[in-house]
Amino acid sequence: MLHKMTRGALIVFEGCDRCGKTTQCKKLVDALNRDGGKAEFMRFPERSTAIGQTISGYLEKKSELEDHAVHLLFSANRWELVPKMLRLLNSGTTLIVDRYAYSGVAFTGAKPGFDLQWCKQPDVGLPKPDQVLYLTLSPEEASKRAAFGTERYENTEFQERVAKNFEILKEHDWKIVNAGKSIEDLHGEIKSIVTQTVESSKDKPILKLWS
Ligand code: 2DT
Repeated sequence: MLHKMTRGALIVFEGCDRCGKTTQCKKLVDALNRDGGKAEFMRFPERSTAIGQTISGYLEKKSELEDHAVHLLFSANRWELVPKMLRLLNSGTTLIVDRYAYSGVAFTGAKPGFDLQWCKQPDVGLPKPDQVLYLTLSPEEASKRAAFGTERYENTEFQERVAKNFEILKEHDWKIVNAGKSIEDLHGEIKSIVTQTVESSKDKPILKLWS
């Protein structure tokens, strides 16, 4: 019997700085591939493209950009990767994505004079994640971790405003995961959630974000 090709799932990790998103994404990709699935890691901003290099210079404070303009560049950086994302998803590869449009809205929305509705518009219609995992960390746990780096936005006051925006953007089907535990325990919890999503997304269409 011929098997119908099933698609991969689009899994997005969001959450505060230093909560271990990147570590967990990479461990998850390894685990899914080891289990015989197909999975790939992606992250936003994707700094390797021309747009991504402009964004990277801005984050490293090597250049200044007007706030609306850089917001649109972050969005354009996602749109330029959409053809690749759809190709991979439709060929059965699950994508584990470190930050997505929610970071775009939460970070720009933390700047003075921006409303979240305006911030969402350029990302309307992107592929909608099948699952968002939102990693949280109490201020006590966060203070035990390494200090902030030197990139733009890496300070407590700004991060608190970002966290408030994530609370507003949060949808009923997000999985909220407390990241204040060991890497292995957190991984186990995440893997079990994602394994279920991969299974349940197989025959569903890819929807569009915020539309
Ligand atoms: P990391 O590479 O450490 O994740 O930092 N950001 C990210 C935005 O302001 N807008 C966006 O659309 C995205 C995806 C979050 C990247 C920094 O860039 C911020 C932290």
